[in-house]
Amino acid sequence: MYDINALKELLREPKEVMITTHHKPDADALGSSLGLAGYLKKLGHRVTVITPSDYPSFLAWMEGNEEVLVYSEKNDALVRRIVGESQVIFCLDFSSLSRINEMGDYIREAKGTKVLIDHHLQPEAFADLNFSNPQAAATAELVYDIIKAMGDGDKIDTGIGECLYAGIMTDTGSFRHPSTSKNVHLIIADLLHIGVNTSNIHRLIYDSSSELRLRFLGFALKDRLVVRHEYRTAYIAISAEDLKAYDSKTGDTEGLVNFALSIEGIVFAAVIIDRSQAVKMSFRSVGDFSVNDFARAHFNGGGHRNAAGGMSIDTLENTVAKFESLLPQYKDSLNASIKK
Ligand SMILES: [Mn+2]
Repeated sequence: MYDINALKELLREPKEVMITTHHKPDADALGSSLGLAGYLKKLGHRVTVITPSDYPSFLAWMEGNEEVLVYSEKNDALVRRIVGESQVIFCLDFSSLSRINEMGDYIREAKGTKVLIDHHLQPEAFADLNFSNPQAAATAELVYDIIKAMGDGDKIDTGIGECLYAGIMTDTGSFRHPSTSKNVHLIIADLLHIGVNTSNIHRLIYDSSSELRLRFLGFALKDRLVVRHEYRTAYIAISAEDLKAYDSKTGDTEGLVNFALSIEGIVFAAVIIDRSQAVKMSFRSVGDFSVNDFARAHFNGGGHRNAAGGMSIDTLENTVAKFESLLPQYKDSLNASIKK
């Protein structure tokens, strides 16, 4: 399945390595990147982790966080230079270079060997070495499996293990989603064995809301939730003014879509947010209804069958109207999609 020998060969001598991940990194994006970085440093490589944007402060506890370079217009020249000089470029937890903004073009043109490690559907063919597996629950699961396959399981210490645990825990919805395989549980058993404090990581990520964030959640559920039972669909549309009124920070809207999906009988949920430059959308489903197909067909996005993202450059009102207008044509498949 994977060409692990080619990766071994590539990493035989210490090299200049960079790791990047998707825009607005979540726990899997950052955790898999920092977990891999910790491992590669142990092999003697010089590693730089660059994120295309900032990420939530509830991820800042991860080992190696202080060395992450966050791309901005101000450090554009520096990032360009690092991309250009890197001998190996790891791309983690995204399947298309369009997900990493300006950096996508720099990487496309870069001469370093590109390695993709990802679990999204339909990966773009830009990498020299491809470790793409849509069956995997998380990119962090793939990183763990790759380190093991390299024969280096003993190099996974608690610092690396905590990063990987965070990615797997969040991408499986705390081990609820159907992607939570036997392999996932075996990995977690091993991480517990080496001393990863799993309940502490859960607390750091999920029990770190500001008071305002919780009040924003209450507002969104009370005043912005729309339920269309005939289409087994629920969505929440948030305006730029709403975000401002609650001083919303990066990561504050994460998980909102799951509340919409938790309503009995609902199989399709969306959160639609006016982020000023664009309207960003987050889709979730249960059962066979593919939000990957839906997002690709209508909202310039994609992802997984049951979790995907999308965007629109139209206004929030028009985007919501378009979303609503699409539902009738999916009525049959939505009603056939079973909560497994
Ligand atoms: Mn992921």
